[in-house]
Formats: sequence, C-alpha cells, structure tokens
Amino acid sequence: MRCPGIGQILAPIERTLDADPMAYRDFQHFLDVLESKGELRRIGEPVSPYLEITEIADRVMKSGGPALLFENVVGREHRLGTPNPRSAIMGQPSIHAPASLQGERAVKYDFPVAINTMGTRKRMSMALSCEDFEEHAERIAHLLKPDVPRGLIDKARFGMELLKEVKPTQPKEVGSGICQEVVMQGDEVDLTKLPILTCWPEDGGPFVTLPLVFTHDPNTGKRNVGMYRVQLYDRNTCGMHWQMHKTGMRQMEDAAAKGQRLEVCVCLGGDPAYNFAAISPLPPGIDEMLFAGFLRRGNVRMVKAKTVDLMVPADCEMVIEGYVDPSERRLEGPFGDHTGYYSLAYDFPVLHVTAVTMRKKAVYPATIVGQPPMEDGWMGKAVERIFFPMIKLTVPEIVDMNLPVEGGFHNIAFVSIRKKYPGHAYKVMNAIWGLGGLSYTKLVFVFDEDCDVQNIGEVLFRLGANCDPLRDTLLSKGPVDQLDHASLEEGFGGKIGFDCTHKWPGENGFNRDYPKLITMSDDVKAKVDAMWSRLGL
Ligand SMILES: Cc1cc2nc3c(=O)[nH]c(=O)nc-3n(C[C@H](O)[C@H](O)[C@H](O)COP(=O)(O)O)c2cc1C
Ligand SMILES: [Mn+2]
Repeated sequence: MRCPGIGQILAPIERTLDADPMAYRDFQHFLDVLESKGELRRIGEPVSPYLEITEIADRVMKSGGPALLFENVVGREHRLGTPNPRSAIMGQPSIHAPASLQGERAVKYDFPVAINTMGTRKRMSMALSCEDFEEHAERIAHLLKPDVPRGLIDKARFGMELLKEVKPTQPKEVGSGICQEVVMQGDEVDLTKLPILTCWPEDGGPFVTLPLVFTHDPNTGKRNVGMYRVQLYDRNTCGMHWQMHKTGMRQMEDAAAKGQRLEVCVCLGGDPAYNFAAISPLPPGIDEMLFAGFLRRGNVRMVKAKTVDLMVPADCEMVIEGYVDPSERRLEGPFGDHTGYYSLAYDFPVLHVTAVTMRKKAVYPATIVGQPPMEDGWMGKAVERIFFPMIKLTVPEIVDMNLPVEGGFHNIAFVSIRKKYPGHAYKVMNAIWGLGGLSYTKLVFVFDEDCDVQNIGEVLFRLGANCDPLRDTLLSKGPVDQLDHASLEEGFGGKIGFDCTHKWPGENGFNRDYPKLITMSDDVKAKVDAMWSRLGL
C-alpha cells in the first residue's frame, strides 16, 4: 500500500481553510442578518441628519432597542463653516444652531443611514460573527496559553488548530471590489451629498462617526487603521481627529520628518469586525486587518485605492481618499463626545479629499456618542472582554476586571486580584497605568479575588468597608484621554488608586486584627439547599 504524501493529507485541510468565511459579505449583508433576526427596524418617516437622527437613536440606544435604518433622510443643506470654539462652553450661545432654517435649501439624501447596529450585547456579538463576544476572548486565551501538547497526535492536532485560527487572517489582495463601483475624482467629489450627521446642537458641524482611517507608516510601510472622527468642512475638506497618543498622529509626525504628506483612506462599512479592529488596543505593529481576519475567521479582501497608494477593504460601502499635509492645522470641533460633554474645539490636521468611491446603492453607517450608555459602550465592553486574556498574560494575578460604561472608556476600573504579598494592590495599579490603552485610567479600585467586580453593589460595599483614604490610596500622574476636560492639562493628569483589599498584618502600617467577612458555613448551606424546594420560598 502506498502512503499518501503530506500534500495529499493537507489538501482537503487547505481547501477548508480557503473556503469562504462564515463572516459577512459586506455591511448590507450584516444589516440583512440583523433584520432577519428582528434586530433592525426600517424607518420610512422623513428624518433629518441634523440632530433628529441623534434624538431618535439616543432614545433607542438608552432603552436597548434595535438597530435603525433611516430610509428617508431629508434635511437642509449641511451647515458648514469655521466653528466657534466658545460655542461649546456652558452658557455660551452657539452660532451653529440658528433657530430659523429659512433661506436654506431642502435636500433629499440618496443614502439610507444605518445606526445602532452594535448597540446591544447581542448585536455587538453578531457584529463579531459569534454567539457571544466572550468566545473571542476564549480563542485568544487559547492561542496565548495553549496546554502543552503531549505526544505526536496531540501536537499535530494543536498545530492544526493553530493553523485554522491563524491562517485565514492574512489580508488578501483582489482586483476589484464593490467599494469602487462608483468613482468620483477631482471636481466630482462632493461630501455634502452624504447624510453625515450633525449630532448635537453645539457641534461645530457634521461629523463622520464610524470612520475606518487607513494610513501607512512612512518608514516601514506598515498599515494602521484607527477610528478617528472626521469633520466635514466643505465638499472636499475635512478635519482629521487623530489624538496625540494615537498611531495616525505618530505616522503623520514621521511623514513630517521626511517632508512628506500622509495618504489617508477613510472607509465606511464592510464587515462590522473592521469597526472593532479599528478601535482595538492592539499591540504595536499588529495589523488591524489581520486581527479583523482573525475575528471573522476569513481573510479581509483588499483593493488598491484609486488616487492614493493604500489598500482598502473591497466590501466597504464608501471610501474617502485623500492626504494630510502635516504642516496644516484647522479648528476641529466642538463635538458632543463620549465623555458626555462637548469636547472643545482645538487645532487638528486637515484631510484633503482626492476621490470618493462607493458601491451602487450604498448605505451610510453611523453612530453617535454622548452621555452614556450609548452604542460605543458595547464596543468598549467587547474590547474589555476580548483583550482581558492579553492583560492577564502580563498581570496574571488579575482575576476579573470591569470598566463600567458610566466611566466612559477611561475614567474608572474595578479590578479583583489574587493577593499574594503586602502591597500587591499597588503593584496592580501601577501595572494598569503602564498598559496600553488602560494607562489612561484615572481611578483604579483593587479588590480581593472573592469580590464580584461586575456587581456594582458589591464593589461599593467593599470600597466603603475596606478602605481608609489616608492609608489605602495612591496618587499618581500620567497620560489621560486627550478628551478629558477635567485633567490638569490636555492629555496629562492625575490618577488615584484605592486598595480595597483586606489588609494584612503589618501591611502599609496596618497593625490591628483584620475581621472576617460574614459568610455561612458550607455544611449549613448544603443542608438548606437540600430542603429549599420544600420551604416554598
Ligand atoms: C465611536 C468611537 C469614536 C472614536 N473617535 C476617536 C477620535 O475621534 N480620535 C481618536 O484619536 N480616537 C478615537 N477613538 C478611539 C480610537 O479609535 C482607539 O483609541 C484606537 O485604538 C486607536 O487606534 P490606534 O492605536 O491605531 O491609533 C474612537 C473610538 C470609538 C469607539
Ligand atoms: Mn493601530
């Protein structure tokens, strides 16, 4: 009998790996799936992208309602112009929300607006092609900490599992894509034709709120994708809001050092996994499109942009191509932000648009941010859960973690730890202040492992009961979210950690007996468990 060659053994496996992903073909496929599961509502009522979509979406987001597809978007021409930096300061009248709309032309937009597509745990999970987004946390944990395989068969199986997880993640270049069915260049470019939302009354103008901003590192050529809002200034000029700590800003500075412009593609839509990849705090140098491929279990297909040397996902609804000149700045904002306040207007880089490409019958994807909870709260929760295994890799004593949605992404962290030595809580606080996106956290609360940090009632009980503010706090300082309006300076400010663990004898000057938490003994609990059904309670 002839033994099959390795090629023959691998061939069927290769075929399965190359098979079409289970992921969405494109954004409208995702909308179809949402609708078929009763998760999307079409709205035929005429509604304006100027504030009205926000008011409807805000009510629906706050009550855990469905995704919305506004099919009849009408309004007045976009109000554009130089924003007034003072208009977002409390009590100042705004020049952007004139009481009268007289004299402005009515517009019927050609594009439906989709919003709140990821606004519940279920839809955020659907956006990541899974039943619940914890599944991706488990996949990552498995990749990071595989059980050491023993024996040849186990090793081979583990190799196959690894291959299956990693192989489909490489982005793949293709010759054409729906995102370029329609191409507008030069004078044909007119972004005011898009139903870009003016979200809140004091906003400095319309803003693209779900943008996937593609750039290349001018030194290494490596791709970056970040979600940085884009303000519409006029038909082909926009504000580019990459903040001081973000990769887009780094790459623009590197381009400046080389005396170059930085080319940019702002993509909208595509598999919703791209949104998640763009906001993910990936380790430096990890390609967001590779990560998106991992999430959707199928490679992202990329096409060459028309006027810049960048690749964009073929399945996008729309692509705005252009460049940023690092020497140029323009007032950006104010913008009703995820902090729940208007972020004030500041100078930011300017995006000059060279082309807009889109599919025929494109849908415009959007979100709004504002006082939590909002749709982005679920995006943030998914980040917290999916990246938790990576945090545990560096700080393994962390048992669980909760960044409450009310604290924005950066204000508050509740962390439980397996305490093993005096001062352990302080080690963990400092670790958090040194970890990627977590480093912006202003208030860190550290608890013993038996505290359920997902339960705010328990958190408050332990905080109040175990903390002496004089002894059990640590003041520190460091980078904070650039949007934080309360910090000492823009992007820099104070931090405080609370040690809410039980104190050990001698720890940090504690020299009394520490009392025990009241709990019932196990044998009595078991006895009561056994009689419980008879008690009729
Ligand atoms: C809805 C939403 C809007 C965001 N807007 C901005 C923004 O305008 N500017 C910014 O710097 N970061 C913004 N972020 C956060 C970044 O997308 C996030 O920090 C991302 O990880 C940055 O990627 P980078 O590390 O490649 O720069 C936003 C996040 C979300 C969820
Ligand atoms: Mn990045």
